[in-house]
Amino acid sequence: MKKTIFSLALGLLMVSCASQSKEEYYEKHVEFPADATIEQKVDMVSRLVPTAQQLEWQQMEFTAFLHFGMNTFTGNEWGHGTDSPELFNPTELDCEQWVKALKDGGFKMALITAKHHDGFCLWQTATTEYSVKNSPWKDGKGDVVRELRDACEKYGMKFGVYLSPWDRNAPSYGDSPAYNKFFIDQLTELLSNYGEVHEVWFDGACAEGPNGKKQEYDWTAILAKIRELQPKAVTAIMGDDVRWVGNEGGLGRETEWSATVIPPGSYTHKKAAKEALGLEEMSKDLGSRALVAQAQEAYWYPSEVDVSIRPGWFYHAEQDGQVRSLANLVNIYYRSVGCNSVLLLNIPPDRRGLIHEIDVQRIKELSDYINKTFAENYVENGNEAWSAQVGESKEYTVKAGAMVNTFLIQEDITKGQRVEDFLVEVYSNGAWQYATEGTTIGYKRLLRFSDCQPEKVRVTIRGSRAVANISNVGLYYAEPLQDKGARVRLSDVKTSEWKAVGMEEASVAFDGNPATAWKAEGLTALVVDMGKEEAVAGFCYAPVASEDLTGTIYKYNFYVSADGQTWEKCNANGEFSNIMHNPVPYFVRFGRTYNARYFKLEPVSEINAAQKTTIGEIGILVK
Ligand code: FUL
Repeated sequence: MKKTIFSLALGLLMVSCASQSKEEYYEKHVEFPADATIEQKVDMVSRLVPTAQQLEWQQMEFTAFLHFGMNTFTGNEWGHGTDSPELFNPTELDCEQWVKALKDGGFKMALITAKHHDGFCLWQTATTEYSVKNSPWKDGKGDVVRELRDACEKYGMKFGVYLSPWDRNAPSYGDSPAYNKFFIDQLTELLSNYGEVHEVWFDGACAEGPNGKKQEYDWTAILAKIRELQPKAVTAIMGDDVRWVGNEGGLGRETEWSATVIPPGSYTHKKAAKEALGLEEMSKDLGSRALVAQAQEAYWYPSEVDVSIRPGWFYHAEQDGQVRSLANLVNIYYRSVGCNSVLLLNIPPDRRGLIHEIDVQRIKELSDYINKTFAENYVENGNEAWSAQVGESKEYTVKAGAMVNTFLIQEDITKGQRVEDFLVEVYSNGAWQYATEGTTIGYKRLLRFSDCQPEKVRVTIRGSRAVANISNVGLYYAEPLQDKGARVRLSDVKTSEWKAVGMEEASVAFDGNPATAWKAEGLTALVVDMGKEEAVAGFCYAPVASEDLTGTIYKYNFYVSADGQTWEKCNANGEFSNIMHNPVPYFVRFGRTYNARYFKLEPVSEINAAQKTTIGEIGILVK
């Protein structure tokens, strides 16, 4: 009898422990016990939750990047840190114009490149001479960071800073302790003198190459400084709060876990953990049960989609005709905000120091479109909290006569991200019909389907890691859009008469179709006979249009010749900066013309140091 009472008491204790542990959440990080079963791990991952900063950041949804600096004036994407500060001279810089445009565009935060890889600082810094202080702009008294901060304050916009860890100007770069001190001093200035900062962005790029300087960053000290000075800020990419989605094309994942097994960018064990799990930032799956089973820990580490409204991150006048179309931006919205991510859309100010009229108009169109689409939720009581067990469905009434084609669903992420599989059906003419389905939800999931006028909508949670906490369900109507985006011309001269010298098969590199590529073993130069003399003012190189970028040229030389025998090296930057992350066509202009019948593109290195060459398309620019 005693034994029975004792085991009953023990059983109750276990039940109450179990239900108590159900309410236990893990903020940002959870480490699994060594002997945890897969079920226990999945349960723990389902109770991972964001920090207060991560939650506030996620709720912004829509944030703006402002790439502005020395590159704006040199035409580069990655400066070498050698350009004279004299070149930095915006004629009409007006940060209020930027912030007003962003506010009208529905953005919640403006994040500025206070320092890009060239090391040029946009604020009055005591750490280096390479800054606005030595530029002619406002006689060296100007401070772009201050002006932007003040404009953000005035218009109620959150403010963030990008400070490039890679610095091609700082003499101490590569002398690790000295540069760490220099970098923390720069951060300290930015985080102490400019009010509240909501995001600190550290890019991961560093292309010093095998013989270049290798900097060991002291991320622990860097992140500690941010927590000390700006406790409300999230740290992104090489930080530990916000994860790079893995591409710069605006493409979020269909299955996007904020509760992920990939460790944050700045953690020392990241490399080993990634290798052990076979993961990359670009991997399609960063949080499935199969990965959780293999992992020893998990993080709340949500995705941010950074993408530029133009092909480049910096403003280049020749890209005025290539601003993304409304339809393209709306797609990006669905693939970012609609795929459990925050959108960080880059709108680069021009050489005047203004956001270009075309971009201002486009972001206004985007915000008008989004506001109009999501103005009215046609689902009745869609925002009633719903705790759903796996297999459970819920029916909602749709407002009479409403035409819909867009479904919205949200999880209450303060209780974790849990849903793995869901189905949406609509009811009309006396029958239920399939509308759409999805895998993960997270903070927000948007799905599009064909126009219909249902009386009801039914959501079924087909798979979840624990009770699903659905906080919102919606149906909307999005007007159809046609992508009027102009096709980019890659060559100013006709390529149909061109001949690839000694390699006939290489003619696919100029067949006018970027989808076909020339692929060669080794770092192989392409020599082209254009058939007649042209006034060559530049060239265009488009990488292969595929996920596999093997063979994409990073550094190159470009030559021209009158006879195919004697070659002259053209005045070119020699590097398709950032092409590994942003594989768009690169337009290189020489600043002068060369009269020539032949040209040669000679690869010097491949993006991952492979001995291969691919050219999606090559063209010649004559003006
Ligand atoms: C990249 C950088 O190298 C680009 O220049 C840009 O700043 C982008 C946001 O991140 O990796």
